[in-house]
Amino acid sequence: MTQSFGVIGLAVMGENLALNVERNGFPVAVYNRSREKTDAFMEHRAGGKNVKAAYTIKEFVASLERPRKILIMVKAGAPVDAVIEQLKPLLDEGDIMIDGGNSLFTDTARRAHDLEAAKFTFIGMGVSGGEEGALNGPSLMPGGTQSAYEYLEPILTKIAAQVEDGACVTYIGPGGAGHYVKMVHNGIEYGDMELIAEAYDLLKNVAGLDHNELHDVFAEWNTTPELDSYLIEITADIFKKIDGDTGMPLVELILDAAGQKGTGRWTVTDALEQGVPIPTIIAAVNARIMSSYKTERMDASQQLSAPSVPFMGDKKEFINRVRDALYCSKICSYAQGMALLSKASKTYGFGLDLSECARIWKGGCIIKARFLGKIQTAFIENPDLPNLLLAPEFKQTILDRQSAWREIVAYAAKSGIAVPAFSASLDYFDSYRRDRLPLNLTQAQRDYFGAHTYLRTDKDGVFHTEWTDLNEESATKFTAP
Ligand code: NBP
Repeated sequence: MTQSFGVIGLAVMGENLALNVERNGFPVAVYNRSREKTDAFMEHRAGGKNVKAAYTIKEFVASLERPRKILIMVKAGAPVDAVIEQLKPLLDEGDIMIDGGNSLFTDTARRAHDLEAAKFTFIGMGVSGGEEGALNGPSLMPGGTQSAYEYLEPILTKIAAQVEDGACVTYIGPGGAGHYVKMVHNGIEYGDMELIAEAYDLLKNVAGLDHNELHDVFAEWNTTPELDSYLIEITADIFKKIDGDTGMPLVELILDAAGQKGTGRWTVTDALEQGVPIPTIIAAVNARIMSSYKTERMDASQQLSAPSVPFMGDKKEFINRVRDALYCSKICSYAQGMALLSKASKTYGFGLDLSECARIWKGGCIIKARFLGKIQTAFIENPDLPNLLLAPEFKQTILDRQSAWREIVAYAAKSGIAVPAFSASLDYFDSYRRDRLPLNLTQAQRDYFGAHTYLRTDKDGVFHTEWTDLNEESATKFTAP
């Protein structure tokens, strides 16, 4: 008996994906570098299931039906290359290698290029939804060799999360497209998480909500079409968890220094390379970096203070304004992420369908949310939409709610509560909507100190001025357009 699908790497993600594939009717072969993990898996979670263990790569490859479909689920980076090198001599033309880890998209592009040149087929697939998603239905973002996707589609559409308009998987595009979209998904996830953290800070430290109230507010928000989402849902749950030892809400005992594995930073780096502004996501990455300066912040808190502004307002009204500020900021954050995908699609030739990207994020992944349906619709109605802020629905929402948003950001500034992602989002909105920014002065400065030249609003051509020469006639030089 040959197996339909192979999984290499039996840490949490590989195990869960293998079980998901098997549960959906496809016999699975598994292999892990260290034998103990394979033995433990076979003895416990895979016991009695149609899973075949292999103890050498050769035995693993031989156990698979052709074309072989092999999911590599090992630590991103050099281990992926090591596994590919072990597989290459054993595979036949048309066999498919899939890297399902969080690989850097440029690594995936390189692997796809090299493997396709050597007549192999390769898929770089973003997998979102953590271990739970991997087991019960993740959001899958496969890119790479398009002909290979056709062989994988019957399996991937079964194991992915299901939403009302299909499975949360689609062919994303060539080369590193799948891992690029996953990377931006993670950048957006950073933005969402920071915005929620800032809402929590305001509700707790300005309006004085306790954990039961915080739970109720987030649970209520989770019933609304704009905020109903996995991250709001788990936030409501988190406020209910009480520490058994101290009787305190567990979240208050957790050290306020957030970790990161790199995908947020990669998103920021590529956005800077591409010249796409993503200030909310940058603020979210910076917030995690700042949080890691715990000892220094503890010391600074003894020396630096802000004015204390007692909360005099109506609690219910304040909560509603924080909700509006959160939603407007979230729209801006997604506008940035989608604009980055749009630019990357052109730069790297991915041919992305942005409505499909929004659709496959509606289930299975960490950013899954009802709101993504509105983004999907916006890009179906206008695939060339330059920015989500210009989609009729989002435009109207922000126009209706911006006064609450502005009040919250101003209130936070007056109270000394940092809201870097709320305010970066508002700055994004206010920069994007203005026909004239003060960067004319920046251009003048650049020309003054570096002769970088400038364009004018009233005449064609390129100009340079000797700014200290007061003779107007000779001071400005014009170059033909
Ligand atoms: P890890 O990222 O912890 O990797 C552990 C696996 O890699 C083990 O099977 C290990 O084998 C194998 N491995 C290593 Br390390 N070096 C190897 C090498 N040189 N050759 C062969 N195998 C090697 O596993 P994970 O948390 O399951 O994640 C797998 C991938 O999925 C990663 O890229 C991760 O970023 C991504 N991802 C994770 C999540 C999540 O929620 N955890 C979500 C989405 C994506 P060993 O047992 O012999 O050491």
